[in-house]
Amino acid sequence: MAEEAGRNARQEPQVDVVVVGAGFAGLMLLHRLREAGFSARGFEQASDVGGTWYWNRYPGARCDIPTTDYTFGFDPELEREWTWSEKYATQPEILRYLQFVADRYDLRRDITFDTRVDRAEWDDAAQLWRVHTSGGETVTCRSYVMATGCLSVPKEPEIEGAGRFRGDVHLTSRWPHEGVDFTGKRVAVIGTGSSGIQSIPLIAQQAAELTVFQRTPNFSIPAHNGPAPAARVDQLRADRDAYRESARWSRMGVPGEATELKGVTTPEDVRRQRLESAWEAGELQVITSVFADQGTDPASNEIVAEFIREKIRAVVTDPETAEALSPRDHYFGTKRPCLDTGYFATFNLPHVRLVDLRKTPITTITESGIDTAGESFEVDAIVYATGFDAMTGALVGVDVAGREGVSLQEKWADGPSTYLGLMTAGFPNFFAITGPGSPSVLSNMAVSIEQHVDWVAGCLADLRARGMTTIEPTALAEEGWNRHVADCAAITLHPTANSWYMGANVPGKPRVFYPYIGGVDGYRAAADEVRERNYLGFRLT
Ligand code: FAD
Ligand code: N01
Repeated sequence: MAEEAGRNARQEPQVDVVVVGAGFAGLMLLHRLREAGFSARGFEQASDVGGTWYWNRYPGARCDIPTTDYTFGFDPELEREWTWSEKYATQPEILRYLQFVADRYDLRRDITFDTRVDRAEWDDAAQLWRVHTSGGETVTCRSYVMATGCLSVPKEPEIEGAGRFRGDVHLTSRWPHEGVDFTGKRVAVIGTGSSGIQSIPLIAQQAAELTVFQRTPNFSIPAHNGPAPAARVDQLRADRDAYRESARWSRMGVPGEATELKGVTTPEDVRRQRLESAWEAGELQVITSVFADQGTDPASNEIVAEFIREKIRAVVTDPETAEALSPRDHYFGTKRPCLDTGYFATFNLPHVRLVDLRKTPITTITESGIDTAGESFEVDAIVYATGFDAMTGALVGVDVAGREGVSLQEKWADGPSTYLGLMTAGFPNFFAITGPGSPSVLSNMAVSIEQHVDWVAGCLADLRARGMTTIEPTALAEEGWNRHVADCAAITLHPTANSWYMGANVPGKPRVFYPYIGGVDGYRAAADEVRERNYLGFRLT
């Protein structure tokens, strides 16, 4: 009876699906939905497509997964029409690629730009979502997908006095479109993660003085940028489909050889040879898999870590600076390692200086510079390369209310809870692309995004074919997946680090391991099996 009444109250939405975000994920999803015959509207707070590659225009911004792999693989025609110019493409080139994709599939006509989704609530009687935008519009849809990115919400600087500075202030993740000319300027960069490490060598080329404020030194290896790696290009040319398929079933979303060698028991000469060739390869996928146990055994990890420190000492001429740049407070790989072009050598330049905030923390930012416990620095510009509220920032940044008005913020107050990183109980027909609990940021995101998009589009088509209206995980399945995500992390060294993977970079953020570390291959197998077994762990109505 109740079900009958419910069915009668069901309303037709304005569109089948609302997609928030127009980066890699939102663009491909809009395309897939259209192909499957669904109506969809996209909303994007930026003025154009691109996501990460729209916002992060700082000098030196590039991908760190080779372009042979950091690219859409779902359409062979698309691949034939686009050629990347380098192993690691620049931000402008990747942005042009995503604009090309939007044009190629005529996607912009479904996207409303300069418009933020602020709020969304599930109407249980009508069986639909009401999505509210900053433009004052309310759109109803049966399914609501947040393709809002894992690294799209800049973290607050949280430094005393940050608002007082009278000079120029720039965030790497919100860089001005017209660029910034630092010629003749005294510049401070705060932060030495990937964004800092990519931008510092180029800022140093312009600035009169550059002071780098480092809280945690990071592991970085040379990118050896240039033409795309011949071995990968040859494999792709020989059999594109096989190459893409092997990426889908690899650990990181990049084809590569797995090793069974363990660090400690490998003879010294073999160790050295493997490390040197990983150094030469300049690929994250290679340096993170020199030894099978480097992510789990501290002794094995130390072999890789010390090899990188040795390389830093060989480049940086001042021993004190070299030591300050050498990571010792976290295991290699437990904070995202970086690829660089001339980063460590930059500190040999006479106008570049490193300030070790572990020894002399920032006490305050003043009107004219930065005060540390040891010294005052007068600067003309401050660059914040201080990172993101990763993985959950964009999701809980929207006021999303599920069944009985429960908000996502409330439900996730102690950390995110998902089934497969895709959905969360109490929020029917609400999907996240590369959500917490999925491989996402631990992988080549292009491959992980394609997997999620195809799963979601396939799921919506399955529901339609069966005459079903809603899908939602059971609390039991979600609990099981959360435990599995935590268990997989617990056998690695990852939880020991103060990383953004652990939420440690944002004060007050729950400390859990946010992504799924079981691998792109293991994850895909699980997601496929759930679908094949009639959406095991989901309730369909
Ligand atoms: P995004 O590209 O982040 O797009 C999400 C979009 O959603 C944004 O445009 C945002 O404005 C919009 N949005 C968010 N919330 C709202 C809202 N409420 N309303 C409206 N719009 C909203 N990954 C790799 O695999 N390899 C790399 O080499 C690599 N390099 C990177 C370099 C940088 C500098 C950064 C920051 C990240 C990098 N990443 C890399 C990760 C990168 O984020 C992903 O590869 C990928 O671009 C993510 O695409 P996406 O569509 O999921 O999210
Ligand atoms: O951010 P981060 P990011 N006072 O969080 C420091 C991807 N990406 O933008 O480590 C002083 O890594 C902070 O110090 P600590 C990639 O996945 C890829 O650089 O917290 N310092 C750290 O040094 C990457 O991992 C590329 O102690 C403060 C830095 O700021 C992710 O995006 C390029 C501070 C932040 O580093 C994020 O990278 C760029 C404070 N209050 C990004 N707060 C590629 O190469 C923070 N810091 C493809």
